[in-house]
Amino acid sequence: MISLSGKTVVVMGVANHRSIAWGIATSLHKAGAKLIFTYATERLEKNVRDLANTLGSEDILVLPCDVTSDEDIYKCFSTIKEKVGVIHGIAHCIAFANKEDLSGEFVDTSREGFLLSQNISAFSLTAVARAAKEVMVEGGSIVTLTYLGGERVVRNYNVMGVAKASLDASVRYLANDLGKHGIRVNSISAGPIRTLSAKGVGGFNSILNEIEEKAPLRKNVTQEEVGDAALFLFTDLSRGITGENIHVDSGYHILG
Ligand code: 0WD
Repeated sequence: MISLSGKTVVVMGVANHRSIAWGIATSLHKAGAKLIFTYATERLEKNVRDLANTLGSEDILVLPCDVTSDEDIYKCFSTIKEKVGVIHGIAHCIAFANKEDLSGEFVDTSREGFLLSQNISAFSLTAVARAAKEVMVEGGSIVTLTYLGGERVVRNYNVMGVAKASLDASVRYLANDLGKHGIRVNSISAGPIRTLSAKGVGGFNSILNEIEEKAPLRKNVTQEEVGDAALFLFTDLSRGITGENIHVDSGYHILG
């Protein structure tokens, strides 16, 4: 039986019940982990609090953390340190790009759109890891979510593909820096899942159809499947793994 009893994990990036972050939270909760949630804007606070309440534990911390703000990140992790003391994991499930940069040609990306997606979708992992390491004093695991569009060209993914490539490289550099503190850093490359963010990617339905037709497992993946792979990365079963990217995509990435 996989257990995370006695471990505390911060889940960042729940927007609603379809969020991959919520799939991860559900798997971690079933394994007995204590959870802390962060949300980006006040608009999402109620959603996240309502979802956290469905887990049936009374003392779940729900904190604001807009990752574009160093002050927010600092305040968030100071509050965690004060109220909880030690944490053992971070699930970083955060990305953003302007809708107009997720269709057409990558060559037309604006400087502003490029920097925005890099800031929220890639740099945020480093900013969060730096703050988190101060409270991960017993070691632990950081898991982020990436996509195949960072490894190869996926139509319309454009600026987000370049942000994911940057995120993927960040995973390797962070793994190298934080390993000496007993902190592992890995990513999961999820297959396409219908979420709020996915709606922004042009032609998303055709990507889902292609997976059903061609992926080795002939089906799309679910939040639960990604959640269970993340659970593995948060447990000691994965204690020898860092700087790695695990594809949870029905095997689609092996196709040429
Ligand atoms: O097909 C998919 N859905 C895939 C998603 C395939 C492979 C990877 N991913 C990745 C995404 O790129 C992202 O990194 O999974 C991660 C989670 O995305 P999701 O579950 O697909 O989407 P969603 O439920 O929309 O959650 C993303 C959240 C934001 O939601 P909204 O919808 O409000 O943009 O990222 C968070 C926010 O909660 N977020 C921020 N968090 C803190 N500060 C910020 C911010 N500035 N901006 C967005």
